[in-house]
Amino acid sequence: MFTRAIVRRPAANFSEGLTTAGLGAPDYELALRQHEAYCRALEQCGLTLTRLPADPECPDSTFVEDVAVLVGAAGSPAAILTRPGAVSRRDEVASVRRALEDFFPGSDILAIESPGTLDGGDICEAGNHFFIGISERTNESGACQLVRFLGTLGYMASLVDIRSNSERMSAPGILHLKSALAHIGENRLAVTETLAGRAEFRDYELITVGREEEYAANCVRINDYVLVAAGYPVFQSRLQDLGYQTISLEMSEFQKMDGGLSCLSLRF
Ligand code: CIR
Repeated sequence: MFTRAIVRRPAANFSEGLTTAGLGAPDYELALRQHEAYCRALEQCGLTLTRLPADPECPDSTFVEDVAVLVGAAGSPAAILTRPGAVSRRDEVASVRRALEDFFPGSDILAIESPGTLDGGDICEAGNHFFIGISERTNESGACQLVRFLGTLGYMASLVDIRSNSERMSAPGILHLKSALAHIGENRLAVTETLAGRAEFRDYELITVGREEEYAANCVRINDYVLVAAGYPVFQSRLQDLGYQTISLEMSEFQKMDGGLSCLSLRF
């Protein structure tokens, strides 16, 4: 059960963040409206929000998920600050640390250290197990540090190599593991066709997201709801057929900056 989330308003220079999407520049006013709708959806799921102010020094800072990994929504909570793989995102960590200190005692805040790099978007919690993507942003050192932290907290973890030069990738690369994977509870994973064959996921029921709807795989289960990106009707119907209550959200302006639903909040 989640009770809280941290979000950050997009800055006016949000369009200066990193992107490979090739979908054009985002419309700032529309991004603000989409962000507000996202915040209202989190509240509908029962979460109390900490809203951080926009930070124009860090144009990607609305994607708060990447700078911390929060564990233990069910008990003994801990926060692990990341060391983002993109150097331009490293300054995002300090202010998120300050926000987390209101909720996590200092001793429960750990940190990934050099030479490790790790983005929260590569970390998928699936019950008592964590999948950790090895990507262009998360390296082995960062992943191994996280595995050690999670081990001391009583969690298991496994690594999933999603680098585009990995011999196991059969399709163009994705930015983060959670661009293609989400745990939606009930031992189920929403997963793109590209990743669906991976042995790492064999103990889960897989809800495969078709090639035309791949962006929809980045959905977020929060308490009684699943947040889904608008515009992916096949996947949304599948979730509803399985009995999930869905909340559909327009994400076009964040998609232009390589962002998805999960990366806009830290939930705990
Ligand atoms: C970046 O490239 O770092 C940002 N423009 C997008 C980060 C999206 N984060 C995520 O999917 N977890």
